[in-house]
Amino acid sequence: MNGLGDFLEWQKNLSTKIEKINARLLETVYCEQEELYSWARYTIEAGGKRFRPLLTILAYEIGCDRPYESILDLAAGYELIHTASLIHDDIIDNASFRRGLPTLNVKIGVNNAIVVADYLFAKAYELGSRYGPVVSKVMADASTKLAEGQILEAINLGNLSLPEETYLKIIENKTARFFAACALGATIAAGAPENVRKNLTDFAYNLGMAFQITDDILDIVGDQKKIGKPVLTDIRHSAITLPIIVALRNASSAKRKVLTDALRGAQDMIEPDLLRSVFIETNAIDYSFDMARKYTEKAMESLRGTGKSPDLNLLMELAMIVIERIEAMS
Ligand code: GRG
Repeated sequence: MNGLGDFLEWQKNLSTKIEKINARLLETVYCEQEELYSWARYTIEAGGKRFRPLLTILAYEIGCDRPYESILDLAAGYELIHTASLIHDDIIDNASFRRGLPTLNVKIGVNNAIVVADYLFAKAYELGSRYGPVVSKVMADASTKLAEGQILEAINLGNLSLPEETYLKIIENKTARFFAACALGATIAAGAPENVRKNLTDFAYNLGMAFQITDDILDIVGDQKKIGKPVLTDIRHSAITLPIIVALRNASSAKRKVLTDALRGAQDMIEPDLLRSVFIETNAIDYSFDMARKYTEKAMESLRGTGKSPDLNLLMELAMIVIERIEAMS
């Protein structure tokens, strides 16, 4: 296993599905207003891993025998909400790069970027509504939690005594519940039995927790070229993530000062390697990695009793890849 290679291999196995997701996304955002269409297309064609729609499709296939084409609208809907929330996030953070390309706020300005994200939200809910009120509510609740997570994070920016539980609440709302909603919406649409719904939803939730923790680790030790966005952005924005909480807790007073100065805005005057050394020496990376691994194990555990199928194997592989990407991308 070598992480990045495994991920590319995993994606290759799913390339037909990814192509269909991309086609559905483009069809969905088509409109007569040329600029709106081209800007929406820009964000979609910028790519992304398509984890959420793939999770939706695999959960659906595990939940019923019908062809996955019938869940493509829901899969695309989730990806559109995710993309719209990233546009808003980039506006909030004044970010310049995403998915290896200039962000929409840089390319077309903040005002237009807000409207493109609103447009994607509207299209997403229309797609979700095709599956009836129960699935629509699952989708809407996931967006509500996204907003809650974002605000909980925002009001705690620079809070050097942020408890680990609050961090976990933030990432639960920002990421894990959204992953869980993909699986829940898909298995409800599939008419899957209750135990399958629960197992897949638990799997997705735990995978989401592991995914966000690894994202926060990669923000510190990741290679900018490999992850397609700048690193050390959490420190730059004073966002307190798990590795930062642990480093603050364990650092000597001299090293703590390096980190607190950086969190208070002096980051550009501090050597990135010195900053990274604080995380390594305090075991903050190892601690966070262990936590991510525990969530991955819980995710795998959740799938026990769901039977055996090629799609289940793909989900198991995905869980492993989430953890292995740290090695591959740093
Ligand atoms: C949804 C109502 C509503 C408001 C939006 C701005 C905001 C509120 C939420 C943003 C939450 C946020 C930034 C979550 C980050 C989740 C995350 C792990 C993003 C990166 O996901 P990847 O790595 O991205 O799957 P790609 O580019 O591969 O799709």
